[in-house]
Amino acid sequence: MSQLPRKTAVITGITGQDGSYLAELLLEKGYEVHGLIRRSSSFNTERIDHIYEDPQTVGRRLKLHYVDLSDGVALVNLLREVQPDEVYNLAAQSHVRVSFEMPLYTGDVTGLGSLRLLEAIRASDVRTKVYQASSSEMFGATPPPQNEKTPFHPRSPYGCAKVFGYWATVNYREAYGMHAVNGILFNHESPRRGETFVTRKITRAVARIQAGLQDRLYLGNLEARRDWGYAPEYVEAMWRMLQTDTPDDYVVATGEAHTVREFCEVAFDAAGLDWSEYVRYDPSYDRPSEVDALIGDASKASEQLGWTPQAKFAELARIMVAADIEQLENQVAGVGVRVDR
Ligand code: NAP
Ligand code: G4F
Repeated sequence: MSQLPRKTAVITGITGQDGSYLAELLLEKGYEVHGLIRRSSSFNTERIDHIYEDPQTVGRRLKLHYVDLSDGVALVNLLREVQPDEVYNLAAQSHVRVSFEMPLYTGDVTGLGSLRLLEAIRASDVRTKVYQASSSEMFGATPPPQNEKTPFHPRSPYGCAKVFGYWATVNYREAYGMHAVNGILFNHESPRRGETFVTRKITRAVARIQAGLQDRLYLGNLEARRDWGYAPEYVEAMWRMLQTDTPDDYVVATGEAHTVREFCEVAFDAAGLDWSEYVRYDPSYDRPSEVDALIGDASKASEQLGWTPQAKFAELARIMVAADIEQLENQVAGVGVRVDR
């Protein structure tokens, strides 16, 4: 029986939450995976340490390259060398609050970075499919439910940058016939979520409060509503988007929204704690302009990609609390961090 040739994928942002889950998924599917990492003075590969292979490993299928999204020439050189079948653009300055403090940097990396990558694909003359990590933040002030036809009204420099990346992707599809797709993903979380996003900030605090290491949790707007899903399921949707014959854009969401306050209730309750005894308001976490409510309608992804969410709100919060409690116990015991984080 003849074997299909091995597929090759490039992932920008492989060290992030989604990049690490996507790398696992593609390796499981037999891909050769090239991850782009940026230079840091300290280790920034914790989320992929468990799948890392030394350069000396015979037949290794995960290869890392130093390429920053601000460096268009490095992108061209990398694409020429690797000749990927699929490119997943997940790299970004992805924190909305931070984007108000670093608007130009966010515009450069999160917005222009997407265009740099698309142009690098064109300049290197590589025939590849490309996935752009678009965001529900693009809908911003437009009331829910939001789907692929909902107008954008971004409320942050991050949202504006993502709108630029979205339209650059559509434009390269229309202008050059590139197989370029936008995944418009609503918030998705996991034990690997960055520690300064609200869900992880809460679940880490729950673990520390339960262990007697912290006595207060300071948060901003508790009334914001988000459609929170489980990240490992969302990277499956990204992959499915690149397996279609015709490029298109898809919303990925659970269709269910809850407030930050509700997340606090469920997360503290999972550890037998009453959230109202510990959570306090700090206005410094408020944003100059807020996105009040995001609720996605993912029926197109369900009908055309066969993708449906499984883990919902309460289960997600419990998964994250359990993982943070386990991680803290391991740290206290000197065992170190779980390898599958
Ligand atoms: P994340 O955990 O913040 O990961 C971002 C990744 O981008 C990290 O690997 C980071 O590297 C890398 N990066 C940042 N600046 C870079 C630069 N200048 N050059 C190269 N790499 C750079 O984000 P995520 O949650 O996995 O999200 C993945 C993508 O989906 C992002 O584009 C995000 O904006 C978008 N998105 C996320 C969600 C969500 O709810 N998670 C929803 C919609 C869209 P370091 O590890 O070195 O920092
Ligand atoms: O967890 P967040 O910081 O996520 P946000 O702003 O919704 O953005 C995330 O999801 C987007 C998809 O919609 C992604 F594109 C983006 O990259 C990122 O992954 O904040 C969620 C809500 C906000 O309304 C915020 O005001 O929680 C509120 N919040 C209240 N207190 C807080 C805090 N957010 C953070 N980060 N920290 C707080 O102390």
